[in-house]
Amino acid sequence: MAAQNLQSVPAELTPEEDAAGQAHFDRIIAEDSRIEPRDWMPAAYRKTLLRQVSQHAHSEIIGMQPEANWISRAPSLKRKAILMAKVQDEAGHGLYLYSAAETLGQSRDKMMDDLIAGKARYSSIFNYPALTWADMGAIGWLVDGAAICNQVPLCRASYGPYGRAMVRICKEESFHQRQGFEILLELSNGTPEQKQMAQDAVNRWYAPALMMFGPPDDDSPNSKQSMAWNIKRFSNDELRSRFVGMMVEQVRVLGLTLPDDQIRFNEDTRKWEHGPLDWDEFHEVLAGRGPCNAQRLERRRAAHDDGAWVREAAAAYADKQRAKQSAKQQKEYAA
Ligand code: BYC
Repeated sequence: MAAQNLQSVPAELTPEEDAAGQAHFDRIIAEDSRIEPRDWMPAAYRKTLLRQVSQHAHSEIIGMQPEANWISRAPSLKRKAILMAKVQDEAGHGLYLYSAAETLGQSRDKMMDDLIAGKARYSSIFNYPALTWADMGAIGWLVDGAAICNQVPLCRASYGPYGRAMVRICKEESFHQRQGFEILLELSNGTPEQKQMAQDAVNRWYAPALMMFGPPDDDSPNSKQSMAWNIKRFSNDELRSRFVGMMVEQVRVLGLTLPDDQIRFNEDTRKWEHGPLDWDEFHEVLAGRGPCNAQRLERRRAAHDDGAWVREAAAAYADKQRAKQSAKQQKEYAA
């Protein structure tokens, strides 16, 4: 399957063919239509998409860890089943996204090698620890909430396979956010200790969730071009501001508070504003020095090594099937 996807790697083209390809690409972008894997695309467009889509896939896969750690400690059978389903969904999201990235000409093995070698990025948020059961609520509500806010516009991304993968992912993320909200609501309406545990989790996850949207616009080298190519539809700060507005409403229903006394709606700009974020911390996390970076990568490497026999068995089975198929075809030709 990977080999089939890799057919989209461009062959050498003449300057005339390149010019025609560029004109076609420009028209598609101007019409706000879709680029598909076999269409001509500028090398920089391919590169930026491969960067974003592969980082997104890695985030889904690494993002399974903080919640997977809590499956066995979830407080009831029902909670275990819900959490397990959610973590499996994240694995599925990773797989759709690796498939979308493969259509840009990169093999899944290479992407995985880059991740476990520590060369590839994944979302900063997954380098924070999940300390209590309430963190499962805060991750669902804030982290999946931020993910939805960021990803709904990506359903209209100009690259077809990415946009289509996002449609399905967003549907599942909505369920994830609701289950997180519901965990927090139940804790908030529980004993004073449970309510405090919920508040503490919201306090710890709020700022890292806001940083998921990426650096401020004036420090975001990729945004302008990605928006011109209709990959990103809104800037990092625009989406962050929308997210704050959504959370302000929902936190009231939860009976909790956001740990930010500078949140306000600016009537002039018609945008939500929030207090300062610690961007030094963000850059430390991106540089691999967050609280859980080493642990997350170590776990991913171990899982990759433990899964080697599954990959070998799957490859051996595929080889056998191919051999069977070609023997059958030869028989048919001979007959
Ligand atoms: N973390 O120019 P910028 C989930 C990097 S998983 C780490 O603004 P761009 C879930 C950025 O890559 C959902 N790195 O970049 C799963 C760039 O570095 P490089 C994850 C970050 O791409 C399990 C540099 O900073 N969502 O929902 O225009 C359980 C400059 O940034 C981050 C996605 O992946 C960050 N937070 O915009 C629960 C969404 N932010 O590559 C939940 C898809 C920035 O130049 N991605 N960087 O070395 C995007 O929408 C965009 O890539 C971003 C960044 C908004 C994240």
